[in-house]
Amino acid sequence: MKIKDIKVIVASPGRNFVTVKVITDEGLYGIGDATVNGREKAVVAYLEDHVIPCLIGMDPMRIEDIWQYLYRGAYWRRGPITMAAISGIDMALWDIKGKAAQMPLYQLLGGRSRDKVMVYKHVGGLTIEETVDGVLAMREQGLDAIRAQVSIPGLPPIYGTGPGSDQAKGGMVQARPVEEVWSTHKYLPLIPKLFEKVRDAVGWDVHLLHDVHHRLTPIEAARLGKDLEPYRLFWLEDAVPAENQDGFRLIRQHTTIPIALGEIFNTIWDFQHLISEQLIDYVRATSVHAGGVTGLRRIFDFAAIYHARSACHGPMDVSPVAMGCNIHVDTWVPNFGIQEFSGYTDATHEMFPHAWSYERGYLQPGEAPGHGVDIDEAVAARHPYEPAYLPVARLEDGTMFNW
Ligand code: EZ4
Ligand code: CO
Repeated sequence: MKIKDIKVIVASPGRNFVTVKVITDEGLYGIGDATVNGREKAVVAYLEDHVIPCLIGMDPMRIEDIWQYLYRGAYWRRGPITMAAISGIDMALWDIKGKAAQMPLYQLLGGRSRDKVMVYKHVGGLTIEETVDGVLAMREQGLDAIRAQVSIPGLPPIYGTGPGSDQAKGGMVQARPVEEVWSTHKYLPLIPKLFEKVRDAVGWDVHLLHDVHHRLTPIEAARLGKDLEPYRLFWLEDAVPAENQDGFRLIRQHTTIPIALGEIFNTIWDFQHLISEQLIDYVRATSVHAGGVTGLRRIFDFAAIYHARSACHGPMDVSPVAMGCNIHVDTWVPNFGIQEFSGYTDATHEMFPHAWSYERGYLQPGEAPGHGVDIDEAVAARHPYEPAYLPVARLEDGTMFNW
C-alpha cells in the first residue's frame, strides 16, 4: 500500500477545522485533525508546502517511522504548528491501519480497559447564582463531573463564563481578539465563594473542576488552591502560565489541590519535568496538539509511572476527529483520568459522521474500524473558513495581561 494523495480541508461548521485526508493507492483512506485554533492557515501551508510532497509514495502502515521522519526531518522540532501537522497525518494513518485490520483503534492499542469514558462539561455564569443553576442543570443531564466558572462582578464577562461564550462563534470568538478586563484581586476571593455555593447545591457526589486559564502567579495559585481545599475539587487547571515550570513546585509546597496542566503543550518533552517531579496530577495533552495517537500514547505511558492521569483537552475547537482518537485512547489507557467534552454544533456533527457516541456524561468509541470518524466534503464546502480568535485580556489600567 502506498500514499497516493493527501487533501487538506478547511471548514467552519461552528469552529474552524483543518482536516487531512490521506488516500492510498488501494482506495482506503484515513482522516486526521490538524486544527490550531486562531492559526489554522499556518498549519495548512505547513502541510501543503512541506509535508504532503514528502509523503506521496510512502507506505502508510509505517506510522511510527513517518512520525519520526516528520518530527526529526523538520529540524525545527516541536511547536504547535509542526506538531498539529504531524498529529493530523498520524491520526489518518492509524485510521487507515484500523480499516485495513478491520479493527477499532482501541483494539489496536491493546483493547478496552474500562466500560465507559467519563467526561466533564463546562458551566459558566455571569453570577454565582447563574453558575449554580447551570451546575444543577448539568447534574440533571447525567454529568458526574462539571467545570464551573463565573464572571467577576462589575467587570464585563470573561472567557469561559458568559453563557455559551466558549462554545460557538458569535460569542466572544470574533475576527479580532476581543479585549477582556481582568482583576486578580477581585477573582481570588470570588472562586471559593462560588464553590461553597455549588457544593451546598449539588452535594459531594459529583466531581467539580475549575480552569484558571493561566491567569495567576504561582503564589496567587497557591492561595487559591488552599482556599479551595474545603470543597475537594477534582482539579485546578492551568493555574499559571506554564512557561515557567518551576512555579508548580511552589504551588505544590502550599496546597493539596490536584493540578491539571498541558492543553497548550505539544510533546512529551514539554511535560518531562512536571510529570517526573510529580508536580501535576492530570495531563491535558490531546491527540491534535500532542503528536496524534502516537504522541499521546507515549505521554500517558510516561505519566503512569509518576501517578499522573490522562485528561485529554476536548473543547469545541478540538474536532470530532481528534475527539474520536481521544476516546479510543481513553478507552485503552490504564491511567485514565477524565475526558473534556464540550459538544458540537449540529453542522459539525453533520460534517463529521462519527461512530463515537455520548450519553449522560459518558462517551463510547464505537466499533467501526479505525477511529470511526469520517468527513462529508459536500457539507464542509457549505461552511467556508472565517477568521476567529480567542480573546486577550487587559488589566483595569489597560496593561496587556498574561492570558
Ligand atoms: O481554552 O477552547 O479546558 N479547556 C479550555 C478551552 C480552551 C479553548 C482553546 O482551545 O481551556 O476553553
Ligand atoms: Co483549559
